[in-house]
Amino acid sequence: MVFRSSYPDVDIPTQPVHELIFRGLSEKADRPALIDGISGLTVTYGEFAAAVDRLAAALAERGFVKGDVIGVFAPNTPAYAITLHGILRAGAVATTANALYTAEEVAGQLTDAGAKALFTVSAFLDRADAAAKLAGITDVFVLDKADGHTSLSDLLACTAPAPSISFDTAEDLAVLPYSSGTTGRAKGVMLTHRALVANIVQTDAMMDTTNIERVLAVLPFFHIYGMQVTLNHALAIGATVVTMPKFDLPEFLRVIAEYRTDRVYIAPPVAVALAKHPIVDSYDLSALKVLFSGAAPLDEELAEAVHKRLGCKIKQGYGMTEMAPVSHTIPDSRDDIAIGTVGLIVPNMVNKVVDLATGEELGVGERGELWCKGPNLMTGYLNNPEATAATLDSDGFLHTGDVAVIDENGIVSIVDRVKELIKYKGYQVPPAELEALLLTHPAIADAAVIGVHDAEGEEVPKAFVVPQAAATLTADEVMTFVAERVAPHKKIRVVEFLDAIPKSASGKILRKDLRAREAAR
Ligand code: AYL
Repeated sequence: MVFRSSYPDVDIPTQPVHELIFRGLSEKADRPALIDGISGLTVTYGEFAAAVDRLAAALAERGFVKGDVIGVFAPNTPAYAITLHGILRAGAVATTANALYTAEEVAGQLTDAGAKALFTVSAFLDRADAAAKLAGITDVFVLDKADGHTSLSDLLACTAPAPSISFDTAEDLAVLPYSSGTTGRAKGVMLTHRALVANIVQTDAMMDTTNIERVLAVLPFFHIYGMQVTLNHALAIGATVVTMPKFDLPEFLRVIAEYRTDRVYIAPPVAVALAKHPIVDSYDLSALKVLFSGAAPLDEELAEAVHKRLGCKIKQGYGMTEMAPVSHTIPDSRDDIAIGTVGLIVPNMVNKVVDLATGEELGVGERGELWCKGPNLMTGYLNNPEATAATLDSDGFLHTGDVAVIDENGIVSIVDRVKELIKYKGYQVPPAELEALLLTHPAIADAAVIGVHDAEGEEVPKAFVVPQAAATLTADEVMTFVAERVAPHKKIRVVEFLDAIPKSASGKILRKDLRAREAAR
């Protein structure tokens, strides 16, 4: 059985995404597009569009051409948005790296993506320069100022004409974020302009956009949620995006109060702070109309507590980087849909729910793997046909690795995850990467990593470690070894020593046995 969106299909504009965000420019030119929530710096739509043109001109003048990949490694600021869309306007493809990554992690992404240049900020230069060197990149631009580096404002001074690039939006890649998908290491997710534009108009159909004037962008633009849902959608509807470089509760509350943001996108850990922290009561959050959570499961009771305390609507969406990213969302107008669900299928998408053991298509109320199809799907993983074939089937369905149930009203609940992926505070932690790292430790003979829930109910990476014979190894040593080599969200937070890792006859780690072992504790 195929489940269809209950919404009529929406038309997908054939413009590239950097044009969609400037639709209606003549009316919105003087309106603020971007405000730096920390410094207050404001960029109007007119200034933003001009800057995007200038950056594209500067990139073209420097020899960058259509299809070139350019890295962005920076925190959220108005300059990030200019850089991202300037890269796209030049016909290039942006690969966005996690701001917390180590130099080696950034280098790994830049190398895999074949990036030819990198945009960063002065505060990240230690890591950015090291990463660029490892990846053989010589052009490292800074969004602010740094000695010895060309700055964004130098590039914006370019007087050459903006390049005229013709786009085939269904073919041409716009962004290349990294995701591990259902298995293995992080891979480049090939998202075309059409996939990005599609998801903006698909989700727009489920929102009450007349109630959106100012959107808070605290979720990172390097992640598809921050990039598409917070930034690009808000721009496409002419709202003002107020940026924050990182999450800090008092600053977050101050910015909501000061800029009177009416829509705030979060991941579930922020809801915990909003429900529990005493300082929340000291701020005027009355402008807030919708608090929207995505990227990891939102606990229903927690959401109710936040709703009671703040009085705003709480909504939830679900999706994957590979779907640009939203496949399901609770519509703004549907206060009858339980907040513990992920709501309805977005327009232009169809779903299947498939039996985990038999692959049989299931029906209403039955639990199985969620498969999704629509115009917002990736075209595949970069240079990785095997991983692509394992995720996108020949009928065009993406196998999410998440377990769902769809009820008689078409309301979807995500009830489990069967893929390897671990989510720590909404960030991806690919176990395969940590397992490979653990195996480089001389005292470790074998290792497996799964997600477990800590005392607060937060999902955290746990390592099962088999020490080498005669080795003395402590849990702290294991955790420190990993912590010194990965971004903070990928840290191993629990260690258990085993005599052997359970494996299948073909040598694959039997994660379900490890999960069952956890469940039995
Ligand atoms: P990625 N409930 C449960 N699990 C979720 C949810 C949710 N609401 N959203 C995402 N996940 C998990 O690529 C799920 O396992 O996400 C999914 O396969 O970093 C995985 O996270 C995808 O991880 C929005 C706002 C989607 C944000 C997103 C996040 C998409 C990026 C829809 O409205």
